[in-house]
Parts: sequence; structure tokens; C-alpha cells
Amino acid sequence: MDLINKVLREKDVSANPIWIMRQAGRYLPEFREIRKKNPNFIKLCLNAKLSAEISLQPLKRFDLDAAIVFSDILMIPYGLNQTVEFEKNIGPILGDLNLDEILNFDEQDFIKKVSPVYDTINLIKKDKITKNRSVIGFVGAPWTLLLYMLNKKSPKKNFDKELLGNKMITSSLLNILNKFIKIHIKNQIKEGAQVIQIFDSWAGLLEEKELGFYVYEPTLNLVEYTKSLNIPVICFPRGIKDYQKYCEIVNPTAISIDYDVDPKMIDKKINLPVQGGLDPKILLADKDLLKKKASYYLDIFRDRPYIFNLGHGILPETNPDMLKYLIDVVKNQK
Ligand code: 1CP
Repeated sequence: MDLINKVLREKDVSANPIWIMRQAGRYLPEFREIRKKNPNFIKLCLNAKLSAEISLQPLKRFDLDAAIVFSDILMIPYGLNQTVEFEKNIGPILGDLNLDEILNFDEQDFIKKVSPVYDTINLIKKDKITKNRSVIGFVGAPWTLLLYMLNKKSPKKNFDKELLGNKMITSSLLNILNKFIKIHIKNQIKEGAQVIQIFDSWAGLLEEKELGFYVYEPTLNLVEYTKSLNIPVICFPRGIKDYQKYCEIVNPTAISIDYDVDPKMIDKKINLPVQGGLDPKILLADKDLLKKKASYYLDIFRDRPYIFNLGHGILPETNPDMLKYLIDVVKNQK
């Protein structure tokens, strides 16, 4: 069994496996090379051969314990016929939402549109480099996807709460999203994904009283579904204030923590395998500080199943040598 599954399934504490959010991405010159020749990001995600190559790039350089499929959480709105484009320095721009079409969307039509993602996983899985490593599939959480679909761009700078005003609409969209997210999870597993991560990157934008409807209920449903397929599921509810309550209600196989949360509090209050935490900005500093901060997390989570990762995606300006150094620190700790 690969190390990550040992941690997740057997609660093994003898080693800390490591993978990095956005490990297949812009900080790698070999990724930028491919990206330059493929200006259409969605098309690149639909090119299984290139996407598999990108997914494996970080494993060729570093001793990482997992490959994560190179794709995007916005492939689901794309699969539901909402247009998705990525504009340089701006981010994703989505087209108008055709509610009637989406509410009646055919499963086979969706699969046809996103099936290259499954082909990518198949290719990654077949490569000998993943023989003793995990292949991680992923989805966006219903709330984060709903937000992109309604806001039609990143909510980073602005997001109008009035978009959520019509409960009939938000509730039916959440239901439809759950249906298609499950299809996406099932098909990634069918092609060989051994772990599923659910990214709820914008969970932190909600108030406590809104979490039940937008986050806890729909995510719990997906967690139970993934577990029923006998696959571990890691949840990353970035920015959420009460990780303890989230874990009590949603109960993922492991909880991935962001860099704002105090790991000591997590250690005291939460009784699940943990992943992540380290601030990606630390990789922009010097090696001594990096070692110190990484060791801080490793020490706190010494006696629990802990997968090393960052508290959000690795930054594009990161020097790949710093990641190499971090992996050495983690691998030499136990
Ligand atoms: O070259 C480029 O301009 C593309 C940059 C890029 C990359 C490398 C985007 C655009 N997506 C990806 C790949 C990606 N996205 C992966 C691949 C696997 C890996 O981790 O190596 C994954 C898991 C994602 C997931 C994703 N996409 C999330 C959740 C994680 C997170 O970062 O919070 C989100 C929010 C997205 C949307 C998205 N896609 C891309 C960007 C720049 C964004 C964020 C835009 C925003 O600020 O709202």
C-alpha cells in the first residue's frame, strides 16, 4: 500500500508522506514551457496526454508520495455547459448560467465533455512512477463551485451576497452540483484515483449560520458517498473558523488545514488524520526558516497520522529548489 493510504486507512504514524497542493503548476519551468504553447487552459486540461505529462512532472523532480491529476475544479461547470475561460492575470471568467439547461443536464453529456480527465488519470496510473505512490483525484466542494458559477469570476476581490438571495435557485443548484460531483468522483476512482480531495477554497467567506446549508450538508453527503466506494476522502475547507465543528459534522477521512489555523488548537480539538498547514510564503524565505517552520508542524503532529502539505497551493514564484529542500526535511524527520 502507498504511504498516503497507510496514513489514511491504517492511521500509520511511522512516516509523514508529502505531496503539495498545486504541485503540478506554474512554479515549474517545464510546466510553463507546455503552458506557453497551450494558451487555452481548459483545452490543456482536456488534452489527456499533456495533462498526464504535467501531472508527472513534479514526481520526476522530487520524492513526492502522490500524483494529483492536472485538471481544475471548474471542469464541472464546464462539463455542465457553462463557458469557462482563464484570462492571464485575472483568473477564471465564466459565462452566463443557463439554469433550465443545467437543471436538466444529461449525465452522459457531462461525461462526454469531461472524460479526458478520466483518461488523464488512467495514463498517470499506468506510468511506473506511480507504482508505489498515490494517485489523487479531486473535486471542488459544492459551495465553492456554486460561488464561481453565480459570481462568474473569482470571489477574491468582490462577491455580492445578493447572488445567494434566491433559496430556490441555490438549493436546486447545490443538488445538481452534488449529483455531478458524485459522477466526477466515481469516474476518477474508476480510472484509478486512490484518494479524493474536496477543495472548498471559499468556505471562509460564509458566516457560521450559513455553513449548514452551503457547506456541512452537501459536503457530508459527498464524504459519505466517497467512503461508500471504499476510498479515503480529504477535505480542505479553507478559511473556515471552526475546524472542530466542521470535522464533527462532515467527518472526512482526513482534514487539510489552511495556514491561518493554529496547529496546536487542531491537535488538541480534532481527532482525525491531518494534512497540510505550512504557509506557502515560507517557501519564498530562506532554508533555515523553512526547516524551522516545517519542523514545527512535524513536531506538533508527531504522534498522529499526518500528511505533510502546505496550507494552500504552492506559489508560482517559488524556487523549485526550496521544495526539494522541504521534502528532504520531511523525509529525514522520522
Ligand atoms: O497556468 C495557469 O495560468 C494556470 C494556473 C492553474 C493551475 C496550474 C489553474 C487556474 N488551475 C491549475 C491546476 C489546478 N487547479 C490543480 C492541479 C493539480 C495540482 O494541485 O497540482 C488543482 C487541484 C486545482 C484546483 C483549483 N482550481 C482550486 C482549488 C484549490 C485552490 O487553489 O484553492 C481553485 C479555487 C481553482 C480555480 C482556479 N484555477 C486556476 C486559478 C488561477 C484558480 C483560482 C482563481 C481564483 O483566485 O479564484
